[in-house]
Amino acid sequence: MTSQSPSQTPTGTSNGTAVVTGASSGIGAATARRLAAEGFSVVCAARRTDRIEELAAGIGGRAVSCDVTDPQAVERLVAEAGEDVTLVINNAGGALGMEPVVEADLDAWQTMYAANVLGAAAVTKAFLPTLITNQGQVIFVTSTAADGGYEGGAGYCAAKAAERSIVQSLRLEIVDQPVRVSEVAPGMVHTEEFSLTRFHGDQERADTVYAGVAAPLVADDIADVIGWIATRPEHVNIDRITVRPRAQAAQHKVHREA
Ligand code: 8X3
Repeated sequence: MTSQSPSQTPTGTSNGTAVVTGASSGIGAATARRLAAEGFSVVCAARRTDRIEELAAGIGGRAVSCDVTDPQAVERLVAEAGEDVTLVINNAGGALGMEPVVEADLDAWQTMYAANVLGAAAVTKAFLPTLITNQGQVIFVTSTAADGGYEGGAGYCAAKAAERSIVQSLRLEIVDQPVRVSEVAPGMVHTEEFSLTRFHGDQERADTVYAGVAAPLVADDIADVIGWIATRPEHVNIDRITVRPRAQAAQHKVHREA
């Protein structure tokens, strides 16, 4: 995909401010870098301050320490991001565990719901007035897990399906407002932390997720799609893009080389 000149750029020199949650690693960090390259002034938001400070310094952006499940932290993020926000990327979240329903770790489910659903809702709600004023855009990073359940995935699939519901309702609710609402649903993306976090630091188990897959997606592949969505002309709303590696034809259909 090649990016075109963004229509929301009156001067052609700046796209305004983009806020990226979960920017400390993986898709979030890659997206922050990509948006900086697209001319956005990027606010890198995440809990791990040292990581986002380093990232922000490298891309001429700003770091704001923020746990999206903490309402006061979200308030601070809005205040520090300022009035020029034209783009919000709801990326914070992730998976915890892969146990069957009969063994469900409901605390982990609650944590997933808090970050993926309530966090995205809180950030969106808080930035919406600014996005309306600035004719902005909000992009949610969900997952192919939102498409349907898979064994051991109920807690994560439920959270991502709920996050997708926010996208759908919001787009209907604000159709009369100048704000675009998009969703990117990644399939298998090999990042340093997604599966490691899911399996509570068990690197061996995390590695089995990608075993034999010649070329899983990497974070930059998703950042590329987000950068493209973010730079469409203002009348173009990309509703949802599903992105998988070629070797993954469906959630359960993954080609693995011996
Ligand atoms: C990542 C996709 O397959 O782990 O969001 O649910 S999967």
